[in-house]
Amino acid sequence: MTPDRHALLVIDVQNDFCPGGALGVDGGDEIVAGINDRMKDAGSVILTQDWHPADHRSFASAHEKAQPFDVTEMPYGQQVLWPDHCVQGSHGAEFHPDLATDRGHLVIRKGFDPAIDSYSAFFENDRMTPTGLHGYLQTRGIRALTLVGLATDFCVNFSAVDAAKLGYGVTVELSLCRAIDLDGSYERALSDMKDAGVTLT
Ligand code: VGL
Ligand code: ZN
Repeated sequence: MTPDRHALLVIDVQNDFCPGGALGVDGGDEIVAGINDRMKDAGSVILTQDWHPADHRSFASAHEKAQPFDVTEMPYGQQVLWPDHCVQGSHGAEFHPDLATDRGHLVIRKGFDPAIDSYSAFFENDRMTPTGLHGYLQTRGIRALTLVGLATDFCVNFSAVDAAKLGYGVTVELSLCRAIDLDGSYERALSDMKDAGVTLT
C-alpha cells in the first residue's frame, strides 16, 4: 500500500502575527527557522495567508463603540473583534521575511469576504463557505496533514479540527506554533483538537 500522501500546512506566518505586528503573538517569529526546516522533508507545502479588506467586519474599527478583543454577534454566531490586521497588500499581511515561501506549492488566502471571518483554512466562520483547499488536497491525493504556524488557538485550531472532520490524518506540531491565548482560548483549543482526534506533538 502506498503511504498517505502528506502535506505541511503552514498557517498565517505573517508580519502582523509576529512581535511588533498589529496582532502580534508572543514568540511568533521564533518558529520561522523550524518551519523552514520542516518544509525540506514535507511531500507538499501549503501556506495560508489571512487576507482582509480594510473594512473587514472582524475588525473592532468597523463597529460603533467596540474595542479590540470584544466579542460580538455576527449573523453566523459569536465573533471576536480584532485590531485591524493582515489588510490586503499591506506590510502586515506579508509573510515573515525569513519564511522560505519559495518552498510553498500553494498559497491559500482567506478572510477576503468583508462580512465573514475565516479562521480555518477549509471553511469560513459561517462553517459553510469552502476555501477550496479540500478540493485541492483531494485531487492531489493528499490524506495526511501536519499543521504549524499562528495562532495555535485560532487559525491552527480551526484548521486542524476541520481537517480531522473531513477525514484527514492530522498532526499539530505545537513547538512550531504560538498562541494568542485570549481568556483561556489556548487550553480550550488543545482540548477541542484532542476531541477531534488531532495528534498533538
Ligand atoms: C487569526 C485572529 C484573526 C489567526 C487570524 O491567524 O489565528 N487570528 N485572524
Ligand atoms: Zn484575521
